[in-house]
Amino acid sequence: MNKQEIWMQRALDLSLLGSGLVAPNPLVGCVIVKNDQILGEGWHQAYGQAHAEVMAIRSLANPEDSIGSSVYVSLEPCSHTGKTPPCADLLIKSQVKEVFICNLDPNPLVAGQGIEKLKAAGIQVFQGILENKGAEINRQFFTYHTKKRPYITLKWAASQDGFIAQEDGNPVRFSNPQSQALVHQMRTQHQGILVGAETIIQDNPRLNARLWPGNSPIRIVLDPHDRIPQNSQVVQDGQCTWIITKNTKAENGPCQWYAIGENYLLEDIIQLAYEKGLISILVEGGAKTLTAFLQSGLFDEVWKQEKDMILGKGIAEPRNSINWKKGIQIGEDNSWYQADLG
Ligand code: AOF
Ligand code: ZN
Repeated sequence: MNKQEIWMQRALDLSLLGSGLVAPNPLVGCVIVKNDQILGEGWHQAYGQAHAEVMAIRSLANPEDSIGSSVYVSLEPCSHTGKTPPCADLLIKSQVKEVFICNLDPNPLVAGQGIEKLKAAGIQVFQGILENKGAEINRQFFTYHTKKRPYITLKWAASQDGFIAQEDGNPVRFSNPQSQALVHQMRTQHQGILVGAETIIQDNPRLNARLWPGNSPIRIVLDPHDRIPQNSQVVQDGQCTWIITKNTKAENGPCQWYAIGENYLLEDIIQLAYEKGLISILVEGGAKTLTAFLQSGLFDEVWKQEKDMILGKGIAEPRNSINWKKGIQIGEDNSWYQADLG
């Protein structure tokens, strides 16, 4: 790595500290360097709060340290007034000498205008440092803005012989404490969590993030035939749930029933989530829902948690010609596999 890459790597590492806390905003980190020394650093810590550049400038021991400095920021500084004022203006006011940027901001409110502002003020701007790493870190944010849909992760748990539940649909405990924590971490890293009605009926899950610090996702339940019981935890626990039906429109506290019509398509559900501003959705089951996503091609990442056990019979996992990458051992009896999507 050259020096620019080392400072940018630091900005990317800092950005990850906002994981599970900033969506629908991107993960952003910022480092202020002078004479080959880091004088300030910061990251976007929570949705609605100060941006990375503001945190970095605030962290300087002496505010004048910004004058003539080199700023490394993992996303193009914003040029708009959103929940916070434009970062490009702050960098100009702080009289920085040059700004190194990892990725452009695809948000139409920014999209190149941050860079233009900096250049117009005589600041040198360099873009594309560790671009691929940044694109990976903010894959959800970039997918949302470029593909105009949420980023979709599919995840299921199965026995070694490929069953995800007992024959009668009753759940099987596949997780161990470590893999459960990992599931909850994944939940904090998605803005929505989606399941079919059958999962609610059989498991009555809470689908929140209890075992990892971070935001819980909005529960999205596909319930075209209005089958989920009113006393389900996702309806009763006071947290936000969207129930997607054909014809029922209703509201009960943080629970919202959406009617998408007789012609009930996954694409319409995804469009609704896009319009509501969700940048990512974790699809956690069951077999029918996961199969529908796999068949529609609507997914970006696929994970399987496999427990060292043979069930012999049960409800089969989604059958698709998936090429799994080598599994990672999680705890005593779980292996996690990610699909190789090329
Ligand atoms: C930056 N630095 O740390 C972040 C940026 O509503 P706001 O004011 O928080 O603005 C959110 C938008 O700002 C977000 O969609 C993205 O375009 C940009 N995020 N920009 O300069 C940051 N988080
Ligand atoms: Zn900003």
